Amino acid sequence: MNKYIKNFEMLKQEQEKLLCCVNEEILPSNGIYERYKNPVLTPAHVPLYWRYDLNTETNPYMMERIGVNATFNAGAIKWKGKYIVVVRIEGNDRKSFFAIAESPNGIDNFRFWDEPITIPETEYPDVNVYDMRLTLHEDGWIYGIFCSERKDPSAPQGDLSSAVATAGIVRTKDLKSWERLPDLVSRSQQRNVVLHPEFVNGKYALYTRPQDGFIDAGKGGGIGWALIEDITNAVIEDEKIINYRYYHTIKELKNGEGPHPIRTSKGWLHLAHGVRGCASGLRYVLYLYVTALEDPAKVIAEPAGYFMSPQGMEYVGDVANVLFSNGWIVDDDGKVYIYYASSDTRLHVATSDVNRLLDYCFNTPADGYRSAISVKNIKELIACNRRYL
Ligand code: M1P
Repeated sequence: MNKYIKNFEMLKQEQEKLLCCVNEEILPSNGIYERYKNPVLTPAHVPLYWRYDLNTETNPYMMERIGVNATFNAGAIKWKGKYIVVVRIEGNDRKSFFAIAESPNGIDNFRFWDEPITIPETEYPDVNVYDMRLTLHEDGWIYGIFCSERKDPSAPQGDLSSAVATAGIVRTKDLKSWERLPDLVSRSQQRNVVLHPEFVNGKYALYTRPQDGFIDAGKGGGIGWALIEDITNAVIEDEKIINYRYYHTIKELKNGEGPHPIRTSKGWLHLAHGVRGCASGLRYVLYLYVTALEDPAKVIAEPAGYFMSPQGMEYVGDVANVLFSNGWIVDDDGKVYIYYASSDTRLHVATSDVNRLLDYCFNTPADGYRSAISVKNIKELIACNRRYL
């Protein structure tokens, strides 16, 4: 066995060890959720036969031919008893694509299915696709809404960066063959578009994120809401903002819906991301809010600030200081698996349960928008706690 083949054998053994690695909860936690020691998916989890030519005649040095840069921003669904994530994989060539990985318990032993997903193109091909939100809709289909990115046709000559974000829509019954529907028609650019799982007034309902530019929300005021007559020809006629950006908060610059909300006895539980600017660039954190069961567009609870922010190694990666989530799974017993990515590089899981998350949403003080109110809230808590000290 030559040294190149030996090297490849070592890679195989290391990958098998990684795939079988047991994940451990990190304790103590803040009581709201528990993080885990290891990320659930990294580029090292991607099958070697997607990356290496295994034929020693055509690949005598056993070199990696097609590299993977990152595995992140995954949609999630429980399917046939397995925890499924539709992962955004970004290649060394900067192009993202989707692939499914499954785990028997939701926290470790994730393995990719045998091939990436083929997303059919429209007559106006996507240049890049990413961040799929999965919704098992009451119409019986599993929908995937993702960002389709294309070069801005109106960009001046020499501008090779301006892009246009549109919501691409696919649906499937088996997670294997995917039907492409026409892209969402909207007056503004759209990213972070999510399908609500139930009909509302007999219509499909979308959480949207209108934005003036590819990066800037501009006049786009926050997370939007739109009812759609026909999902096979989805057009936004009317859109209203339901969760606003706000000065000097964690969502001052941008926000976006994460996965579709979870139906609970007290309302629809939402996970979203908020973005603010700071000296080191943009800071992405996760936050929760609740909307009314009878009106999913009406916010009834929203704790101040973030629910999760980057910690330790999570700060480090291709786009530092970012937590992003577009997938969670709720089990029948109420346990919630939150799949979040750190710094656009790797995928993690955190677990909690519906009761704890509702308690957090309804009993954490709402934003007072001023330092004085924050101090007042702390003093009220201290006053109540005096008798326990
Ligand atoms: O780089 C951070 C995130 O930036 C974008 O999110 P948003 O549209 O809210 O700004 C997306 O490109 C997302 O994939 C990425 O994680």
